[in-house]
Amino acid sequence: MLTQFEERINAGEVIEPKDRMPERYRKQLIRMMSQHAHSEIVGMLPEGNWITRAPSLRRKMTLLAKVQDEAGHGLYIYSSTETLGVSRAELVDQLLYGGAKYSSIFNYPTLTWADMGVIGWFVDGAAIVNQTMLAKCSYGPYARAMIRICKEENFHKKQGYEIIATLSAGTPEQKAMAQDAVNRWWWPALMMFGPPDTESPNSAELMKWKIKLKSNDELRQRFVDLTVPQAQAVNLTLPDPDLKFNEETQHWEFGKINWDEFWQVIKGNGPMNAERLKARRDAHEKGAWVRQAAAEYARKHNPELINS
Ligand code: FAQ
Repeated sequence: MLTQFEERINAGEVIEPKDRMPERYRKQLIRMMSQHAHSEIVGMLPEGNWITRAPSLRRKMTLLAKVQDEAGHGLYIYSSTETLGVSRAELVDQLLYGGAKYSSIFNYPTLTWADMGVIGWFVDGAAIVNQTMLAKCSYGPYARAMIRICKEENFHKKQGYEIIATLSAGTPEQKAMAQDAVNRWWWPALMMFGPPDTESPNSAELMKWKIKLKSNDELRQRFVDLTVPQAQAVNLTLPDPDLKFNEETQHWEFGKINWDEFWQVIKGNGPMNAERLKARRDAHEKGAWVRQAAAEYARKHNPELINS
């Protein structure tokens, strides 16, 4: 027999923080939402690396604004996770010292300016495909955060694609730089959607509760279908000799993903895992005085806002 909670989920009702919910639902949301928030924060590092080296003032301003938006996304998602009874400090601690996961994609290095274009195009593009579905998920605070985030990610994707279109139409060296970035980021972008459905331990439960509305493989396929024509439009080649359009299914078929690489990266053995975590730990530790000063200021001027 269905529980009252399952009936609400099946009827498409939105669950709010003070509603009754099974402990597993709460735990799964904390796991997934906190990983997502961590990804937004760690995700600032690969692009932050290029702010001082952007090729013009316009590009610098846009990149700066984009990286700042990612910080905002992290904060919205940490705040929505806090509605489930866990504090942001605890979650940040899990990222910095507790081995919490964040997206595999941010463990690859950003070697050239073209990487800024490809990150906007592929990484924000993949995030939009994934998050447009999450914007309809059963947990209200997460779904609402996703609506705003997706709007901002659309700008990010456009700025990235415009960088790539410009480079691709530029000198032969610029075009080669764009192609090289596409070659390096394509497969890691496909891995962002998670393991194949047959090896995804969380999917069944998440789909039952309408946290996930589409599976990892369905979303990955949608991303490929959307991105192949975009690559063709800017005269770049996706690094997959097996890519071909299937007239019957109306989908682009693609080659085998290197899942060993994926599992290695999420276990902490990717090219940049150690450096990313060190950068976050250093920033957190060096920023301790700012948190302390802000807390002191608040204690003095807004004591009612301070719990302790
Ligand atoms: N990386 O059972 P499943 C962005 C883990 S935001 C690392 O399939 P699930 C914006 C998974 O956690 C990008 N770990 O898991 C931006 C699980 O481990 P656990 C982040 C991964 O939850 C742009 C295990 O593997 N977006 O890019 C990955 O059902 C530019 C088994 O996997 C989100 O987080 C991975 N790629 O599905 C920022 C969206 N895939 O916890 C800056 C929300 C899987 O059991 C610059 N999250 N794992 O130990 C989701 O949609 C889902 O959590 C999935 C994974 C689809 C990521």
